[in-house]
Amino acid sequence: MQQERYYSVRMRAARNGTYEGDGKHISGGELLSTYNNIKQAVNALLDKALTHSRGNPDFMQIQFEAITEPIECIPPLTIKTHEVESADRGKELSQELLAKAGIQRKVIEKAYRYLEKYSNMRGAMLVDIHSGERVDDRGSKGVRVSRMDWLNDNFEKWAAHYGLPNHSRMKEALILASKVSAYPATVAELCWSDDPEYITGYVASKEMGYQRINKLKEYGDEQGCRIFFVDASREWDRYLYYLEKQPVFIHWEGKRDG
Ligand code: PML
Ligand code: MG
Ligand code: MG
Ligand code: MG
Repeated sequence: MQQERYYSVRMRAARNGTYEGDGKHISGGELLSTYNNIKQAVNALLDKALTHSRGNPDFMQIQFEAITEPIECIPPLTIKTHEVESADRGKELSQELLAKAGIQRKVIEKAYRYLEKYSNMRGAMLVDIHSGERVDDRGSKGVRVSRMDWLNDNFEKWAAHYGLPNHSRMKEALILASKVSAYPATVAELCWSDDPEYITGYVASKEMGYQRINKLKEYGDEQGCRIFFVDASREWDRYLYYLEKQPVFIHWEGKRDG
């Protein structure tokens, strides 16, 4: 797979948006594509943004660029789904899982409070596991994890093996979570969608895997969340380079226990 040249294809769409990146965030997307598939990739991203339940965008940017660095291949996280009866219970469970991943309670609570302060995030907030402070300086832009994908054939084999639906939203989230958690500075991730019609989210870490929670907010709620709990002080630049620039393919080897 690495012999072929790949292109990173990215989309971002907003309402009342501009090139500077203001306005209401509607949708973003990341793909890796061969040259022959670029038209299909652009169309997939266009469709994603034009039909989003956060509203119709009036600004959209789709760009592609050739990848010159070698593409790293990493396995998908293991996956488990928890069914809870309410969003409140879902939030409690997310905090229990974060604590299990080694995050102190006071840091978790502090991170949850940032969600009120930054309600229109496009990317992720990075929170230091020692101080609980937000440590990226990107404001509502956040850190956008980019240059990653999972070839469909391999994803479909994986999904069929685990009896999971061929679900593009879960696929995209699992690609991101698998890439992010593979870097040792990431201790854990907490995420749920800003899509008012989608209430499933997850807590992820390398050891715990991708722990889906079927209710993390109420229907109609447009407040999303993507927080990386990090221990990155000594290698900040390398870590940001990895998240934003390192090209990664998720690849499942088909192991019985993986
Ligand atoms: C998003 O859509 O922005 C995040 C979705 C997270 C949960 C995906 C899933 O596992 O169903
Ligand atoms: Mg969106
Ligand atoms: Mg989204
Ligand atoms: Mg990409």
